[in-house]
Amino acid sequence: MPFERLTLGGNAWVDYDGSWLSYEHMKRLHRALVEEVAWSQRPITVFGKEVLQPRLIGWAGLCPYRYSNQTLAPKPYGPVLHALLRDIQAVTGLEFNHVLLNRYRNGSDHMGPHADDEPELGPSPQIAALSLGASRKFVLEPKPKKLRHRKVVMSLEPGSLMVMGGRIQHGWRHAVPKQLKVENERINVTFRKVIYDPGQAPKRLYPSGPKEK
Ligand SMILES: O=C(O)CCC(=O)C(=O)O
Repeated sequence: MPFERLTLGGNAWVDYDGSWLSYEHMKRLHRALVEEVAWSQRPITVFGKEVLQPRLIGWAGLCPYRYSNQTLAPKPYGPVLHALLRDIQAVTGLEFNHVLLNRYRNGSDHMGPHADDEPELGPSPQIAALSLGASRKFVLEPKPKKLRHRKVVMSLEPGSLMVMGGRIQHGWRHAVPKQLKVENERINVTFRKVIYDPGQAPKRLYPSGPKEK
C-alpha cells in the first residue's frame, strides 16, 4: 500500500502506510531486534529531577545524538538494523544516519508530548518511524495551547511506516500515551538525520534541551 498523506496545519504532514510489512515479516523483525539491540532503561533529568524513562531504548548511529539532556554516543549498526536502514532509505527516498528505538513493554510504558526539534536535526527534520508489535495510539497536537483542540489521534499498526515531515516538529508535539489495557509490547524504530560537525564546539551544537520524551 502506498503512503497516504495527512496534512496538518502550518505546513506539517504525516505520510502513513499501515501495512508496509506483512504480519510475518513484522514478527520476524521484532524478534530479531529484541535480540540484536542493547536495550536499557536510562535516567533523564526532568525539571531538575532524575527519573527513569518510562520505556526501554536502544540506538545506533555514526554520530552522537543529544535529546532530553542526554547524549547517545555513536554506536555501530547491527546487521539487522543496517539492512533495515537501507530499506527505509530506499522506500522513503530520504537519507538517515541515526536510529533510535523505543520499546514499550506494555501499555504502561509511554512517551510524553514532545517535538523532535533539536537544532542538530535541522530546520525541517523528516523522521521515519516503523511500528512493530502491539498497536498503540499516537497523538499529535499543535504546540500553542489555544489550538490543542485540533489534536489528531492515529493508531499506529504493527508493520506500519510513518514519515513526519514539513514543519511538523516546529508546530506540533507528538506522544504515545499510556493504554493500560495493552498487554503486549511494541517496538518503534525511528530514523533521523543528525547534522553533525565534529569541528563545532559541542556546547553550540548541543544546547541543553528542557524536554522530556
Ligand atoms: O513510539 C512512537 O511511535 C513515537 C516515538 C517518538 O516520538 C520519538 O522517538 O521521538
